[in-house]
Amino acid sequence: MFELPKLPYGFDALEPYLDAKTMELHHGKHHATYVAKLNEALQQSPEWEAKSLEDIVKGYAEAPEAIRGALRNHGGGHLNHSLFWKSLCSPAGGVGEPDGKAGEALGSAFGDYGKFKEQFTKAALGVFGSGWAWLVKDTSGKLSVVTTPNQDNPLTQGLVPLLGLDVWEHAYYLKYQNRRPEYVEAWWNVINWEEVAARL
Ligand code: MN3
Repeated sequence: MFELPKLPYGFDALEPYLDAKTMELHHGKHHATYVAKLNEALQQSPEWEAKSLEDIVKGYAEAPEAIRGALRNHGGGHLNHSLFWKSLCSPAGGVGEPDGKAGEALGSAFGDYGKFKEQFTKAALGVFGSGWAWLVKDTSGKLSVVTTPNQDNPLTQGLVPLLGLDVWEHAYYLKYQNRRPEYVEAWWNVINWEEVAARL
């Protein structure tokens, strides 16, 4: 059985960029529901219940038809949100350009941090409806920006997610209403670049 991971900070830790009420609902209701529905689906298949979350997300297409959709949506939802919380930290830790390993990797892949930010923002704003924007690494170690619909995760395409941004309306509607660009701009202030570096 999977469990909802605790947030590594308080609900209000990312204020004013990500507000406490949104964090509380996003974690305690939306993420919790993905975990509950994933567990519910897995109870129908002991073979799939024994797998890791990553293996479920990579391999859901091979699952019995009755649970395939649930594994895709709720397995992806659980993994995506688990990554999302870990990739955030208080504004004091996230403001500005990443240095060290993450900064160097972004510089060599995209030219400079500004170009990466521009490309990622464009991708995040271009997601039609619900989905995610990602910084990913392929099997050769090359970095790129991709998007996925709904709760799909890049792992399903053989790409390793390094940083993901949830652009579902539930991630921002309370504070930003329909203004996704303001939410995306705010998010740049609360990225945990140490976590990104550790995933490189
Ligand atoms: Mn979400």
